[in-house]
Amino acid sequence: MAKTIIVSNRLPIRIEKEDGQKVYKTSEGGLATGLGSIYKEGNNIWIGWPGISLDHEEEQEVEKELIDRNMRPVFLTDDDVEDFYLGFSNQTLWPAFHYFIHHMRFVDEEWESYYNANRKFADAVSKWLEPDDIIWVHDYQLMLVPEMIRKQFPNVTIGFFQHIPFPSYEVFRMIPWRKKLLNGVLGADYIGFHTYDDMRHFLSSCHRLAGYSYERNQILVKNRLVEADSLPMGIDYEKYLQSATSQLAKAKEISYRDSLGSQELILSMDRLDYSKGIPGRLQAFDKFLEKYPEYQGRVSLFLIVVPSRDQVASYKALKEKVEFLVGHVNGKYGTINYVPVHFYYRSFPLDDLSAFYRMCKIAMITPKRDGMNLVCKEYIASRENEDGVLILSEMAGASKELSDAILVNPNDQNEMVEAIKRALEMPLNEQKRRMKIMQRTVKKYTIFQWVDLFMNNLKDLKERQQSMATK
Ligand code: GDG
Repeated sequence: MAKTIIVSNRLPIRIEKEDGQKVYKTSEGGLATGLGSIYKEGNNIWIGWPGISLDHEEEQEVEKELIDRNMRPVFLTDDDVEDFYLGFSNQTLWPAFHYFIHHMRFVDEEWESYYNANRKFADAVSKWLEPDDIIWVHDYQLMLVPEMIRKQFPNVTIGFFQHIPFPSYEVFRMIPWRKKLLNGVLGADYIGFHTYDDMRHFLSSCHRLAGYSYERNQILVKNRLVEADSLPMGIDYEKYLQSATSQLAKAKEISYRDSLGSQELILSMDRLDYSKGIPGRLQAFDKFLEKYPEYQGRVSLFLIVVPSRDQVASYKALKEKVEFLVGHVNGKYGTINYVPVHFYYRSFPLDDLSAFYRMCKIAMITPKRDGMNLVCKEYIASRENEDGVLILSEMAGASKELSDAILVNPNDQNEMVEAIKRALEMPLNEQKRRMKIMQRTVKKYTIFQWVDLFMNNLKDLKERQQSMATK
């Protein structure tokens, strides 16, 4: 029976070593949840890196163990991790695609490593591929994989989804290997982005840099019809609602509230990443307390930063900058019984996140650039009483769906200051009116719908390709 093969840089589990023993940890990420319904079914599989480098014997053991869980590992060496993952993926593509051009670097060895690592993933697909299988490749780390597979299997069905933004042609064209990257992705039949703008930027680059002409969202690649589309990703709404209404989350909220007192809380939660706009948010909060001193002692920023990529120099520098700003704001406005910024540099279990989503009247999600941003959708799903205010950056893909948030330009400090004031003073009936509309949207377009839609569109396109070929 034909199967679906999911391919992503990371598997939905990661292996860690505790006291020399291998331990399997499950990922609770949105993608793992959404695709769980696919890869765990029948003979479907998920191919990816288990997050650790192992010796040959251990690799064989892991491969056997993962087969029982419908997964197939791709093993990366320490050099691959350094050059392919931390290097080209995260220091060339990530900054370019998020418009941080001053963080971009172009290193030939890292490009070669990216190519070779993509080859490892493509080879793993070839190893397990059977006729009529459907392949779904995920994200910017694997842009060359679709073409690599296509060259070997010209008729196979391949989908590709890009989870981060696709930049304007003017930025994308700065990358020396731009044409190879585009042709890599164009090996897929159906190519998804979170927003219409990302899709449009991609098509424009295909035209201007690789010479393809397109009509609406369709491109002919060597007579093969390829379609790009915008398909915003959702969340498992019920999971977040249930968790936020659980006894455990409620009990945690009560106990945290006991210690915190009655001040209003503004939630800020992201991975440590310069694209997330964390320093700008802290600076806006600082300015807010300065401009509206009556709020000193009455409102605190609840700042959660989840460690990420901290071996990369720009991330280390960002961590120091955040720590400096937290210290600055707390030193400036703090009193014996008032902490302006509660700062946590770690990750938390879902029960805690749910308690935070419950107890913060405002969520301030102001990335400089974000493909989608799922945290804001989780916050919305968790607001059982339909109150609360979302301050959301225009530069997050989610802003296209959530126009009832207070939308801000994250580079406009004055606008962010006023947005905080407006959120704190928003009447309850207006909060509820806006929140209800946003809840309706987030509840309707869940991660499960997203997966179904992607798979159906991919299959539908394949059928159209086949009927074109027989005409
Ligand atoms: C990329 C794109 C796009 C965070 N802290 C904890 C925790 N989280 C969970 C959140 C959320 C996820 O991590 C973060 O997702 P985001 O979408 O906000 O951001 P990225 O990691 O940058 O993801 C992004 C996404 O891909 C999907 O396409 O939306 O634009 O950059 O689910 O809840 N989870 C737990 N503890 C934490 O401390 N359990």
